[in-house]
Amino acid sequence: MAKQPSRYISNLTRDTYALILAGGRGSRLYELTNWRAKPALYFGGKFRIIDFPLSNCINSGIRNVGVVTQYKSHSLIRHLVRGWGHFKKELGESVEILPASQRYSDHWYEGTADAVFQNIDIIRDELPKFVMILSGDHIYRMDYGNLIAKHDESGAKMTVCCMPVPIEEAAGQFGVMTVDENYRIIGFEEKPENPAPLPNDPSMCLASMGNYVFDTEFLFDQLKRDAETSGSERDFGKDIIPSIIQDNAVYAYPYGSDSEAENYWRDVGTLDSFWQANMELVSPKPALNLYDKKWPIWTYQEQLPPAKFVWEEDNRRGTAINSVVSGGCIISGATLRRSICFSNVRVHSYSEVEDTVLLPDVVIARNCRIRKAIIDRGCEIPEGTVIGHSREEDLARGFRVTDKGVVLVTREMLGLKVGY
Ligand code: ADQ
Ligand code: ADP
Repeated sequence: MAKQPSRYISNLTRDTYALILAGGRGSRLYELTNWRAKPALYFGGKFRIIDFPLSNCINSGIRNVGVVTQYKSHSLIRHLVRGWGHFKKELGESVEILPASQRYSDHWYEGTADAVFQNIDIIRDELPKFVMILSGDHIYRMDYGNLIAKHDESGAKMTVCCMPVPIEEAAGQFGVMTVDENYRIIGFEEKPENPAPLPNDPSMCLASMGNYVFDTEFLFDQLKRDAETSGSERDFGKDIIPSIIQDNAVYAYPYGSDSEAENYWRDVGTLDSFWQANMELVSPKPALNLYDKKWPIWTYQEQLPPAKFVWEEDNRRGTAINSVVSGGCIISGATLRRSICFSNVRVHSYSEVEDTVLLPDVVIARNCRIRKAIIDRGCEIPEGTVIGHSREEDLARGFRVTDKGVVLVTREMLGLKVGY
């Protein structure tokens, strides 16, 4: 039977511990994740991916957060310490880093469920009524308060965030569920080749976003049971969800059902989707509003001078049109169109940059022509370089070019020292 709605959502968010899973390998981003975990990847001119779920937590009133790290975690941990280390436990708030440290067993985190299992005692210390488990891999805005209120009202033991996705996009990529008329989950398959279609639209299916809310004790019981189940891969999607839906109230929560502002969710797990999601931000009216003062995205930022555009006396105009330019950049006598400059970028005279993402500290020397590229942090592009105009030439120089023609350039590919 449905419970009475809680009077204040803040009672629920205050009683929730959020755990952000930030430890997976992001293999389809190739060299962009050679040195950094996917959640540490830059996004949108001044942020990193992890800033989005963390900001969603803070903006939703969830003030106790653990970030589970594992692979290539150095730049992620550095960012968390610098940008998110100022929370004060004595004021009831904390952002804690939970690296794999073999406290419960003699192995690192196996699947996602094991990453939570190995932190049970840390979560228990916080005495939360609910545990929210979030993927650290996605760009989106979401008020988790509505989700937790629905979880509480429905009497669910677990609630899974979901959204409709075209069948061909979901096949092999997402967990896919079927639900009854009350959104109770009655079937769940992890990354099926043939996803079950929605009853009212056979071209779509209901995909899991990898975000879950659990009643705390129920979660702990399931994690312990799973840890003793031989053959389990210790994964929420593969093992936990399919094994509990029959005998327990597990509900789906459709993303965006309580707020029109929740209309944007992107998986930036490939070079093409990373480039595309950044390019959406330079369009005149992007779906993701980074300028909403009521839903700020927090991050670590250096103290930097303002961006500068220099129009040289001999009519070399430093201009940027439909572009996003961060602090510390100087665009002198060069033209930028539909591009993103992260902090401290320099673009020198006579260069033309189009449809390109320039990560921090990039230097583009004079007379370069660059289009449809992602230039990794600290790359120095020599004078006269042409990128994105000939696939053969880009490949011959050791750059990576995707099927859709996005060119990735890293310091290693330019023969510069790595570990910038
Ligand atoms: P995937 O994203 O493919 O599917 P996974 O690779 O397990 O699942 O990653 C989930 C999250 O956990 C990511 O943020 C990742 O960084 C992190 N992670 C993975 N292994 C980890 C480990 N050992 N330690 C710490 N963190 C780890 C999941 C669900 C699907 C759902 C999609 C939505 O399993 O059902 O559809 O998310 O993207
Ligand atoms: P280019 O020759 O490619 O145009 P420069 O390195 O000569 O590039 O810089 C061009 C202009 O950028 C300078 O004339 C100056 O106006 C501005 N600039 C460069 N560095 C600085 C700086 N540290 N502070 C302020 N402005 C700068």
